[in-house]
Amino acid sequence: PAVEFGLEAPFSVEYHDSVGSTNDRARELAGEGATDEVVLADEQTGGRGRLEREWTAPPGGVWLSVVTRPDIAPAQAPLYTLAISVATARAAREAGVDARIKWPNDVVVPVGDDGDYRKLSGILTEMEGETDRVEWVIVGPGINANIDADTLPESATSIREEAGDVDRRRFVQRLLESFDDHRNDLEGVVPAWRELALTLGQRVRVDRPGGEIVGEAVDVTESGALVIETEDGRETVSAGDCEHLRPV
Ligand code: BT5
Repeated sequence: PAVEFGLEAPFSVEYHDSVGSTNDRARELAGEGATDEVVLADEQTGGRGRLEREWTAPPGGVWLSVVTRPDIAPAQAPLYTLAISVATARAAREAGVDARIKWPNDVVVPVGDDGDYRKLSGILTEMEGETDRVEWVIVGPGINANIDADTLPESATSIREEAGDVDRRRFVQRLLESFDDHRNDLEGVVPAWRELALTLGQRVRVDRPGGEIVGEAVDVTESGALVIETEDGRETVSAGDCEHLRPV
């Protein structure tokens, strides 16, 4: 059973104590024509990552999905992923966490100086539409908020672990306000993203269907693809093609 969350944000929020996946519920709402609606849950029993991977989502987290119907081409949808990752990282930083962004879709906390990190948040973006215009875009960030890190996968961390528990209502409000600002200023998203990026300047290995690429991550394009300087010149990888990225 869903209840209104009663948040003063530019979105209406449907709250669930427990749900399969907030992205799945958001897809139902999108199919019914919803826009600017958020599905938020304390716990997910069937949380989804990218590429059919599982997402662990015990009680105490911030698991949410935002349904939007923007006037953009599908090629611009990755900017929505960058926008929600900037909003997530900013909200986490306000909660006292040293949050940075790992391309394409993770908010992480650096460990040491050699590029190592723990994952605080992942984002699942889904969309539907024609070649020239999207019908809807759903951005679904999952944030390990008030959760003991030892109940999470080994490489994960939580806000509780890094900085102590956060007021989740306030956190969600800040996150959604910040996302709203960025989606209304898509040209400003990449510059804001660069400031928080952990990946830029790193030597990385990207696994993708066409084979791996190794080199220095030097920039993101205006549509959010990663530019890598390899021994044979520059290569560009889109988020959709990235199976794994790791510092090497
Ligand atoms: C992601 O996938 O990072 C996207 C995760 C999106 C989750 C949110 S929660 C709200 C919304 N509703 C959903 O059903 N999903 C979204 P990917 O890049 O494929 O990373 C998945 C990998 O992260 C897994 O294979 C694990 O290794 C690891 N992982 C799983 N749960 C985690 C957690 N809670 N914290 C950190 N890492 C986790």
